[in-house]
Amino acid sequence: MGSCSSEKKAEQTSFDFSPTVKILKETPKTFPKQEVPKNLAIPDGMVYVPGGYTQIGTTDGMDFEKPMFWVEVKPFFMDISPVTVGQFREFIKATNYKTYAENFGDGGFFDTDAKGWILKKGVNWEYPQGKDQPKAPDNHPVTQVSWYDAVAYAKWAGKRLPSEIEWEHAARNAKNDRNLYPFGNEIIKDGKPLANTWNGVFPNYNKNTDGFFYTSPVGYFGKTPLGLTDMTGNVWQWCDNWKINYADIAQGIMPTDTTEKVEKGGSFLCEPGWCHGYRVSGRSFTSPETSLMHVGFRCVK
Ligand SMILES: [Ca+2]
Repeated sequence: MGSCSSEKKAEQTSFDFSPTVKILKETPKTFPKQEVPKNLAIPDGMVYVPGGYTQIGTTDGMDFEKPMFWVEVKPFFMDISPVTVGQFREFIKATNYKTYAENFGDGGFFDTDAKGWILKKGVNWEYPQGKDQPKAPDNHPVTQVSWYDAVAYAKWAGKRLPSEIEWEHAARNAKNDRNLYPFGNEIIKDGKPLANTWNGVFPNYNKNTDGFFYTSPVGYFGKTPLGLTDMTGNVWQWCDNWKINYADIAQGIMPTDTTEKVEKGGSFLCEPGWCHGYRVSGRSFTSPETSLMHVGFRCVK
């Protein structure tokens, strides 16, 4: 931490995951029973995520999803859904906050014709694809928000961003489910897609069988066993912590690189042959000042 600028230092607490997460050196011998405390007041729009042990990562994913390591996570509340455009508007109204994309005058837009990312002028949380395209519907997840914008919203809401470990613990239903997705290993049930992803070969063609070329309304594809929506696809979700190397973490080495923040959940641009990023163990990394059309966030407390 000592070598960092004072500006970054303020945001650097997440290298140490305590007090909410403890990295374990050994496999836990006993597993606690999951119980919701009696008379627990669950905040509106949130679910209770029991504490417990979870093994983070996978053996058969991307290199940066390995090796697996055990953690102990304290209970927390998590937003049922990613923060919506409508919710973000309330924040803007109340605070006159200007997002990074608004200050920069542009944001990341995936141009499907050119098959690549471009910086597009005029994109922002209200017009995530630009002013020449329709406004984002209020019930869709907000996008074109930087990590700093997400943190500003969370503070205003009296919440915080989850660490990627808390996010994955929740996606594993707080009991270390080892399925690819929070709801099982299949993304299609009875012919119906269970998430908003890219249906085809990225970036060449999208058959759009799930009905959404871009974002979808939050909750459209149902809930996980824990009661969360949009943990698979739709939009990547900013996490609190900087990118960590799992091999380092497993050996108890704390990272020092403050280049990129982690995102979880995958998006409408992900497909199995490319990144399959919407698996529970999927991760993505982006510099915190960047705003993108497929990245949003949800909060915890
Ligand atoms: Ca889709």
